[in-house]
Amino acid sequence: MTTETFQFSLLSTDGGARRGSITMPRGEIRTPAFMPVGTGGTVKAMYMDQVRELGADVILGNTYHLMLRPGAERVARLGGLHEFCRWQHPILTDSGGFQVMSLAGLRKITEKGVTFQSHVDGSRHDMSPERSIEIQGLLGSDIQMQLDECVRLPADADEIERAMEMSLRWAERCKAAFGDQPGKAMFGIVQGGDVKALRERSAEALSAMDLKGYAIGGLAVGEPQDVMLDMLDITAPLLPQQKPRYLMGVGTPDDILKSVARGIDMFDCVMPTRAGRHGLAYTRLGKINLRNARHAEDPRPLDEQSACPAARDYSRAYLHHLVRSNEALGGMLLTWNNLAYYQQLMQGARDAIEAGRFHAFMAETQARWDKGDL
Ligand code: PRF
Repeated sequence: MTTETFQFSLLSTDGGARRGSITMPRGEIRTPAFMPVGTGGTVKAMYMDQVRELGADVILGNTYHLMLRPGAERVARLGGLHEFCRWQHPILTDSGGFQVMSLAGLRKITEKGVTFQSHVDGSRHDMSPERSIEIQGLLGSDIQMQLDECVRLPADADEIERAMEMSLRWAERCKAAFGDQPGKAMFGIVQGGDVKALRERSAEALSAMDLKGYAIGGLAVGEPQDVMLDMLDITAPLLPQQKPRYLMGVGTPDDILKSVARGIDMFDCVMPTRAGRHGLAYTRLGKINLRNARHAEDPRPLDEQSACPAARDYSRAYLHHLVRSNEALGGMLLTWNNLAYYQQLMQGARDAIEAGRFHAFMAETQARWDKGDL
């Protein structure tokens, strides 16, 4: 289903868990949703048709990578990112600040924005909140993120507060730069580290800006899982009920289920794609490291009950061989398997919320992982 304007409908709830639907001109996003990461215009080792077939409604792109290579103006001249990478469904783009902090060389953050050196060729770049929104517009992004500053944990409360307050001012600037685009959205990002009062301040100030959606950033950056979950318990209830909530860069299948239980609607993470290229498979029965010698003569597939050919039709022995030989097909098959598992998990969560049995679904799913019956 598509609509002329960006809309979110809450279809049903089960405890804190929410089943919803975002509609916009390029299509529908069924929530809770997992967004495969397509950093530089590709979900690594996957064809876009495969990504779609697994059930992804939206993919993520990165302002930072695409502005450096091939360049936002070039993508715009070529018809925009959807056309360039052949993904005609919604695209959400991250704003760049987080990737600058994790990837760029020499960098400086001031009230004006960030200055950094490219990790590709060492060239110098400036990115203000306004330029981040301009780039996301040139790419043709459907859901754009405000520029923010994410502080790695552990950190001093003063530092967390300074970054959070500046992120609030940047949210106002991004909102003004984005203006009125009915078929698209710009999301604010809650910051505040692991400090309860700062999370509250950030969530309340952003809610008052009446944005079309809200992300929770600054988590899964070095803190234990229970701290992350405590922050979600504080933050989610302060965000508007009728707007989507996106937990950035999270996470493991277990993180995702526990966050869905706390009212999160959208997720993205490199884990299924990156781990796949490193020989790790996520399955219904837990995580399998195909590098391990114990798989060398195992004729069983990863999961004979899976609908994904990568999980069902290839022996663990063959996957082990591919991974050990650094064959490209090893990364391709494991990425395919992992994204299939993540999408299957989200479909399971959506069905369970609709049926009013999300907690039972979560308990059964976790029990299967824990049993480790591989
Ligand atoms: N901000 C932005 N992108 C992000 C994060 C953030 O805090 C995170 C933190 N987990 C991942 N990606 N803009």
